[in-house]
Amino acid sequence: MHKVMVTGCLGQIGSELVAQLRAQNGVDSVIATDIRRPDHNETVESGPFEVLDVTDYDRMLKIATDYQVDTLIHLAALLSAVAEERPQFAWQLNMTGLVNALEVARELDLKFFTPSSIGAFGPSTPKDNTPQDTIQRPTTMYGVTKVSGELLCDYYHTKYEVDTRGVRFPGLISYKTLPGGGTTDYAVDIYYEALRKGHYESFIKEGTYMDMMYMPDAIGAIIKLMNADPERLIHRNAFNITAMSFEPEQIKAAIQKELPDFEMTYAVDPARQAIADSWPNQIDASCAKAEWDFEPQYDLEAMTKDMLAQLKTRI
Ligand code: VAH
Repeated sequence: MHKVMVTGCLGQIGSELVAQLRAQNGVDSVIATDIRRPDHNETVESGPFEVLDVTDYDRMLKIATDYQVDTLIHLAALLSAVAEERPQFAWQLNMTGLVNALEVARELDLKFFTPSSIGAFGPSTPKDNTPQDTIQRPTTMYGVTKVSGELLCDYYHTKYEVDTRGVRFPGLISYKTLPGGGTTDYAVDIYYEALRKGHYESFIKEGTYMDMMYMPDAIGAIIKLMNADPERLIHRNAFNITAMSFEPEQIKAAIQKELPDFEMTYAVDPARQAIADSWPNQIDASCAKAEWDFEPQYDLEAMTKDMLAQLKTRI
């Protein structure tokens, strides 16, 4: 990955991935793109940036050609909760954007990464220790686009030898850029509210386990997978990865170790609870560990300490 084009660079993953790649390989090694050019944004001002609507193939091809990139990391997509509110638009954006990105990668012989999600699983998937290869019948539009995306990325690898790689991300927790419209966002919001108000009202009910990961581990996983020896890869799209699985009472307890007066109540959102209920409790990441040495560094306690320390300097 010498010259990387990133779509959705202003999002929760994109903003941190661009920063990390620019720090590692130089600011001009990353062409950051997103649908709008915001005022006063570090990602936009720290290196090359282009406005790109990922449904515009010609524009995407021109940017990748003009900058002579060798890798395309496609992140632009709607997340689960927003996608369930606007399913037809979600299909159109997530799938048209992905097909365009894969076509650009095929046309220019680029290495390719796009994330899938634990949302690619559904109610009939084994919920505990969910295998790498198993039933995938998601009941959300987000999940339908993620399963379709996994199949499409494998197809482009098999049919056109495009070097496509992906991971099924768990819920991602970070302090630099807020997530937009996800089901696991409660596990981000809780840290902000704990510091601002000492109280959080959870929209996900007690006892709802979901896989989660701290953003530094997510960014490290993308870079590690993209640099992995292709000869070792048995799977490609997309690898189960996770760092922890917890339910709301457990993240509450972890926060209370740092902020003893923190309290949490519940106001369950039926729409996002239904999405969470359709997902696994905890997935098996053994293939990622075996094929490209995936190894997360943060557990719930370490993540909580760092999240609160970092947010204290921002709030
Ligand atoms: C979402 N944060 O909630 C995303 C992610 C596994 C969850 O895909 O939609």
